[in-house]
Amino acid sequence: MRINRIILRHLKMKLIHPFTTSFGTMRDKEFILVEAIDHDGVSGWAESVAFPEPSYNEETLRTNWHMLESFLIPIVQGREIEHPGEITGLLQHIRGNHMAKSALEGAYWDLYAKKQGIPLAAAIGGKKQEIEVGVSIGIKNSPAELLETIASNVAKGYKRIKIKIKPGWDVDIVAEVRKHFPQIALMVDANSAYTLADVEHLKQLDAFSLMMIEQPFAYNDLIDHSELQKQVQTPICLDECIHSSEDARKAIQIGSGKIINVKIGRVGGIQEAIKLHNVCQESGVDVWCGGMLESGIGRAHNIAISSLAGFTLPGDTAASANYWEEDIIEPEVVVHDGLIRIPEKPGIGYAPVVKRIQERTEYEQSFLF
Ligand code: OSB
Ligand code: MG
Repeated sequence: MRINRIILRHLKMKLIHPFTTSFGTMRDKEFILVEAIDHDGVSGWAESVAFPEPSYNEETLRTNWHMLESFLIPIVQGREIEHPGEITGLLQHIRGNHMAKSALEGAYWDLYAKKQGIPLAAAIGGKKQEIEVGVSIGIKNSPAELLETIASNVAKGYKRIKIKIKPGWDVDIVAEVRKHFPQIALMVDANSAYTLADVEHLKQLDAFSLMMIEQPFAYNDLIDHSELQKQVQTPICLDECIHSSEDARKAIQIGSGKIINVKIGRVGGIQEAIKLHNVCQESGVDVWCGGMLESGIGRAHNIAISSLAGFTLPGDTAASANYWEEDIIEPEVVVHDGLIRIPEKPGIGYAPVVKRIQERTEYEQSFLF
């Protein structure tokens, strides 16, 4: 691949519904889009999943911009890259900053697949033709509002409902939800809102046949999660605290959880996400693809990686209409009967609509190679 130019754009898109987790509420989604343009004028696209604030992890939109501008883009600038899998190695001497690295690598993956004339899913090694889809529902103002949102998503056919919990919005809420929806595939996500002091409280969740409890403890903990998993029956799912395939190996070894949520950005890119998937598959650990309220571009990458055989559980890859009045891709992501068909077009398989992207761009910068 011979890149002539990379464009970074800072976009702002209004969410249809504010999304509340244990760490805060998001109304507008602000993020970085990376467009890598080659000498034939073909563009590869990806997005950084870093939020404006370091609330989910330590990265932010501006630290990502800084890393891309000052360190990451200069490494690939003018360099001939045959396969996007090489990029992880090229960036390896830079510590951390996984979301920034992933945004750059992802654009090369899309471009690579487009140049090969194959879907990104196929370039990654995915064999599925369709993937199962769940939906993640934020903390609401009242139990009634939550029940209503669940009902509408169950009616849309989502294969699994995830609700966010935090201290004060947990056991009683889950009990209420189970009372109204005794049969649905249900799980909870705490986004690190608890500590080992809450084990007795969290044990009560065992009464509700949850598929899993996602990330109850700290974003950088594996040890306390393994203690919790010894004491609860419900499988623990790890999100924030798994930053690499090595973390996954260690978490499996010490029993920190039984399921892993994979986010491409959190682990530093598609290449590392594949490796993590392989580690889990070899150990018989279920994985599924998480979400970061991405635009259609990030979502397209999530859909592609979910086509790997080891993604055995429905992911947080809800339809575009779950988030946006109008997405920035054509066609938008649609979910039928809880399934998304893997696109057959080359690359991410959804076309970025440049006019809509420009309308939502707050700031942009070009890097000539
Ligand atoms: O923990 O998975 C998470 C959203 C923002 C930050 C963290 C998380 C989430 C979600 C939403 O659960 C997933 C999505 O619908 O994109
Ligand atoms: Mg999570």
